[in-house]
Amino acid sequence: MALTIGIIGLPQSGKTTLFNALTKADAPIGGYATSTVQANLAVVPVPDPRLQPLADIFKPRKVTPTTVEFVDVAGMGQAASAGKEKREGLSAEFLGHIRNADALAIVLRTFANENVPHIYGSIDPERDLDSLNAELAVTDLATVEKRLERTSRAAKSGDKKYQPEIDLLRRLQETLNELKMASELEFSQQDQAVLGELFLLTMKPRMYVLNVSEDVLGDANELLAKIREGGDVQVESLEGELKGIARIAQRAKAEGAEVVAVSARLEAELAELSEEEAHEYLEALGLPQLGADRVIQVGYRLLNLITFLTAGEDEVRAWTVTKGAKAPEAAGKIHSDIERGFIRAEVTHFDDFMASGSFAAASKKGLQRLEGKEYVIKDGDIAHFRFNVGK
Ligand SMILES: Nc1nc2c(ncn2[C@@H]2O[C@H](COP(=O)(O)OP(=O)(O)OP(=O)(O)O)[C@@H](O)[C@H]2O)c(=O)[nH]1
Ligand SMILES: [Mg+2]
Repeated sequence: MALTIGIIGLPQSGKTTLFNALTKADAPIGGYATSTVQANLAVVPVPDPRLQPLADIFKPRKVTPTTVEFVDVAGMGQAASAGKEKREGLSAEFLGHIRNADALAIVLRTFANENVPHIYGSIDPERDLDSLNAELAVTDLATVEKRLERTSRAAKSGDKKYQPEIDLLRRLQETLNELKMASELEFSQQDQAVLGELFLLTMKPRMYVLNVSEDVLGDANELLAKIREGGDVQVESLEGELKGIARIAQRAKAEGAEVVAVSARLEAELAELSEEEAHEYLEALGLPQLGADRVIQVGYRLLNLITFLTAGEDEVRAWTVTKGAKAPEAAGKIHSDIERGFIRAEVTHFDDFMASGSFAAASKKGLQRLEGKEYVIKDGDIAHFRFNVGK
């Protein structure tokens, strides 16, 4: 089962442009006439700086990164712009695409472009975020109320076992009614089962993708870093686009959400170039990395995933497991037989391997370990599994 990141945002905020940059695909963009109607879906390789150095050493026939899935849907905001009283939340079709997403990438526009009208007539990412949040909350509220109705009916039998669920649903109802995010609440272990069935949009881990003008990209990145590190930023004294960017960054910090600044249009242009050309271009702009790569890496982190590696002359490959997974489960990602017949894992961490230069050298230094069934895989472990099947 692929884990999916849903790209959402107001209409014409640059979602499809970003999607194209992430996936190097060619989904139609631009102008309401080509607004996304059907969802765009793509599996995207996760850039991992550990693969190339391993490939240089092993010279394998194949290098295989791990992947995540992105889905790009139509713009939200229709319900919100219909006026407060008439809010109905998201359409069933839209919801169908986004309900099963494991995390959200929320695109907020700060770029100015006279040819691209904003549905609210001006650039204000904080207002846009409030509007998106309201729409998500209203959608969740409908989900919660439907469930509350059902559970209340069942509880009429007098069975006390429904009470904790009803209490939870009422708490959610109250919060969502105030257009607050369900993720702000605290939940007990017992609540998790019901929450797992509700697929609430306002519970999903999220990142903010600020779609900024090309000419503020450098400043925006500096500002985000400063705010992330807790530096003193006088938001009110900032000019124009940077003010909105700083406000979102501060909110993200308060929420513990991730925030990335990109120019979707520039990224889409760079995606057309060869990797080498793109990196030369980035260097000329003084940017450390493709914004699209950052979005993918941060999205991957949001999903609570870690990467382990396998390395040999045949293939150097990155694999995904959930944080906390034990060695046999990791083995099962490669093949169910290896999980079934799991004996031991030979594990060398990437850093130790690179410091040693080979498995043999790492082993001599005692940096290669034999681990059993209870070993919890760490990000960057290079694993070789010993297994035995058929007996
Ligand atoms: N100047 C500038 N224009 C951009 C940028 N990103 C997107 N645009 C333009 O904005 C318009 C809308 O972009 P899309 O990617 O189609 O937006 P969307 O969010 O997918 O729109 P819907 O599918 O209608 O919700 C296009 O004309 C893009 O070229 C950017 O970073 N800078
Ligand atoms: Mg679109």
